[in-house]
Formats: sequence, C-alpha cells, structure tokens
Amino acid sequence: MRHSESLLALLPAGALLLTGCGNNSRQKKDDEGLPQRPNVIYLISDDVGIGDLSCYGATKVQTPNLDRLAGQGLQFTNAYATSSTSTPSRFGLLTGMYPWRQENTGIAPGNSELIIDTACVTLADMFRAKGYATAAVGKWHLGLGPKGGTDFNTEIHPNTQDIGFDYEFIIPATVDRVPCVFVENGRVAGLDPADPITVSYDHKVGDWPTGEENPELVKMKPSQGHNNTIINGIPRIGWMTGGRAALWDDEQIADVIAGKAKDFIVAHKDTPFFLYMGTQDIHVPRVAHPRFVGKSGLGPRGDVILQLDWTVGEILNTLDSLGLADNTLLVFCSDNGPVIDDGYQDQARELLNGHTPMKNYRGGKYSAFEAGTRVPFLVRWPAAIKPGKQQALFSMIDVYASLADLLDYPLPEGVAPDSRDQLATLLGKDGKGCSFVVQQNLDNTLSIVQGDYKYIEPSDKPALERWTKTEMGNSPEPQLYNLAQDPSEKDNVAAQHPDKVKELAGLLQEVKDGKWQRR
Ligand code: NG6
Ligand code: CA
Repeated sequence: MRHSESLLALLPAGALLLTGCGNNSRQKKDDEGLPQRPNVIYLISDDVGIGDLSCYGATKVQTPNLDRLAGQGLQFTNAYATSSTSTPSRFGLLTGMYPWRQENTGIAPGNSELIIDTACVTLADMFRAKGYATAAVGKWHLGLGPKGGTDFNTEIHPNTQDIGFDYEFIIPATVDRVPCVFVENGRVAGLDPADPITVSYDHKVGDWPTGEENPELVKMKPSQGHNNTIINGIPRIGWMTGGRAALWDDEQIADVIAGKAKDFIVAHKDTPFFLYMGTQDIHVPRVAHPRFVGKSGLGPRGDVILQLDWTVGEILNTLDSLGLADNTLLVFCSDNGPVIDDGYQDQARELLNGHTPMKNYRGGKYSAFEAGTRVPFLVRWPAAIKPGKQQALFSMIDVYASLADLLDYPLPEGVAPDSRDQLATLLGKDGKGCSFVVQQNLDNTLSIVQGDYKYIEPSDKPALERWTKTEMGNSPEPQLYNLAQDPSEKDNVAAQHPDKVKELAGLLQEVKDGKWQRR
C-alpha cells in the first residue's frame, strides 16, 4: 500500500514528467489555458458547520471575509470530509488513503506517535517534489515522534518535516489536549531546558492542579471530561508538567498562527508555495482574543467564528498586499461537522439564539448522518476559477489526486490510492463530480452517497455518542436515505428499496476491498 520516498529518489530528475499521464495532462492544461504553478493554501478549520457561515445562509453571525472568499471563488454545497472527527479526516486529506484502512487513525492524544508513515508519499511530499516550498502551520493532530510517545524535550523525530513539510509551526494535537505548547521544526517553541515537559494520558504527572482535584481554580468549567491538568485556568485532556515558558496563551493562538502563516507567505512570495494551515478555531475550548469577546452575541462559540473569519481575512489581505491573490489557489474547509457542547460549559447551546450550525442536516461532529461530514468548502483561484456555486458531489479524499493533475505529477503506484482526479470539479469546469463518496463516523461505521441516495452500513455501536449525545447514525439495520427528497435523513427507505440497498452495500464493499483504488 505504501510507497517510499525512495521511490521518488530513484527516479531521475524530470522523470516524473515523462511517465504516466504527465504529458497528456500537460497538454490538456495548456489547451484549457490554466496558469502554471499556482501557490496553494489549504486552510482547514476545526468543527465548523455548514450552517456556521453567512455565505452558507447563517444570519445570526456574519463572516464577511469568508463571504468574500466564497463570492470570489467556488462555493461547494455537496462537499464531504472523509471522517466526522479530526485525526482521520486530516489523515485522509494528506495521504489520499481512507483512514479506516489503517488502525491508529482515531482521535489522537497529544503524545501520539506520528501516525503517517514516513515512507508514505504525502500531499506535501508531492508539492516538495514539484519544487514548492511547503509548510504546516497551526493545528496538526496527526501525532509526532516515534511509537511509544513523543518526547517533547529533544528534537522530535519524525515530525512533519519527515513527511514533506519544509517548515512546521504546529499545535501538536488539539487545544483541549496537553501539551499546551507549539512545536516549531521539531522543537517545542520557547522551551527552557531546565524545565522539561512531561506528558501522560493515563496518569497524573507532576503536581500541577487538575480540574478534578481543584475545581475552584477552573475558569472554564468542563461539561464532559476535560478535568485533567489545568493550563491557563482551563482543564484539559491529559496531564502535563513543565515547560512553563513555552505554554501558549489561549487568547493569542489565532494571532500567533495567522502571524506564522503570513510570515511564511511573505518569505516565499517569489517561489511557489504550499501552505497547509489548520486553525484551532472553532474547536473547544473556545477562547477568543479580547477584541472578539462578546462581539457575536452568541457567546464564545459565536465569538470564535468571528475570530476564524478574521484569520481568513488576514490571509486574504496578505495575498492582496503581495499581489499574490490572482495566482493562489486557496481552499477553505472544515475537518468535520459542528458540535454545540463539546465538553466545556461555554453556553454554546443557551446562546444559540436561533443559529443553526448543522443547517437542516441531521447529526453533527462524530456522526454518520450528514452534519458529521458535509462541510463548508470554498475554492478561490482568480486566475483560473470562475466564481459561482458548485453543486457537484465532492470528497476531500480526492483533493490529492486532483492537485496531482494540476501539478502534472503522475502519482506513483500505490500513492494516494483512494484519491481520484476531480480537478475539473475542483476548478468548476465540470458540474458532474465524483460518482460516489464514502464517509466514516467516530465508530468507523461507513456510509456511501451516490446520486440521490445515501446508504449507511449496519452497526451494533451505540445510537448516541457518549458525551455529546449526538445521533451517530449507527443502527443494526441498513439505512437508506433519499438525500434529494429528504436531506435531513428523517425517513429510512431501505425497506422500500432493497435493490438500492444491495447495490450501494455492494459498491461500499468494493471500496473496502480496494477495487476502486488506483493501480
Ligand atoms: C473528544 C472530546 C472533544 C474533542 C474530540 C476531538 C471529551 C469529552 N470530548 O473525545 O472535546 O476533543 O474528542 O475533536 O473529551 S476533534 O475535532 O479534534 O476530532
Ligand atoms: Ca475537528
């Protein structure tokens, strides 16, 4: 399944352009008049719902920068993440392989090993092979270091630089997980060696207060879990001690990440670059910079939507000021669907005020129902894309092969095996989209959408997620929904359409068996 970087190394320089479909696709793109070598920014936000942005119809909160992006680009209405949680979703995007093919792709703890094999040719490796400067900035959540747990006191290897990124400045996992530090090029940024970091996910380490033992010290109370080490008044998942000088300030994270992303863009304004940027917004704990606090009227969850929109504005303005907007392909998406209470008492539900993060879709983050994986997805490339709505079916698993086509990078055998070339869809030249998309919920229950229909495979896992009580879409019976007539998945029509159930179950089985993989 995996193909090593040595495969790339074995090929003489220029060989990549001379093999496979490279020559044909070059011809095709010349005919289409596509500009060559755009910069690519892939901005992946966290837990943002398709109903959270005003360009997708939200009225209780305004996202003017995202609306500007949508207005100048393609706004997808049928785009899916591969998974309804972060780690597998990002894994699928960067490897072009369905995360459920590999065992350790569930929600990663903050001391997880790097779960992408360094032998894997990643999306970033591809850009690097094509001469792009590459960077990972912001939320990572794919682990770091070797099996057995990350040592945050030494140079951490492997890190993202071992899987294609020239530069990294990352949050190792999520903002609700220890260690609450940034990692820059394999080292904890600002670490004082005299104050080493210890992290554990199974027992308390050190003597720092925890949410469980010292609830009086907590300024953001948990609603579920989140009762281990308290950092900046916020109890996290996991225990840590040490690294005081390196601890992040939650209120500043958006500014820090936007700043690092801008620095990278400025430094590479004269060379093609690929920036993979993950915002911590709008994941819990939802902590906005004071300039956004109270500004949405919807409480912290709304305030961090404004903060996210500001971040997008910073990127747009940076591109404008450098004259790079025209030839930069900028994607904005979310890693999975929205959740309202995800573990802290931040009044997200009480202050919704009619706001509908899930829009009219059922479920949410964690779920096999539509709100789990149907995400906002915007693509802007003024030099090549005509603004408009894109209703074609699209999955993030296909980003890799589509960008490979754009870059004239013939994918070596076994690389990005599940990714299909949907470049025409991505650029709005084609409204057909892919013939089917496959999604995964937290329990690894798979679903497949083809045409009007969606099939969810039977599962004996619980119907509700244990903490959030989200409807998971798990049922021991097969489920079939007609999304065209019933986008809210209210009516399971499996019994009325046994042939359709059989057909889609068969197709899903073929996908599982690898029959649709590129060879
Ligand atoms: C859950 C956490 C949730 C969030 C999620 C991962 C609890 C009760 N819930 O286990 O807060 O961290 O994991 O989210 O601990 S993700 O978007 O990064 O996948
Ligand atoms: Ca997420």
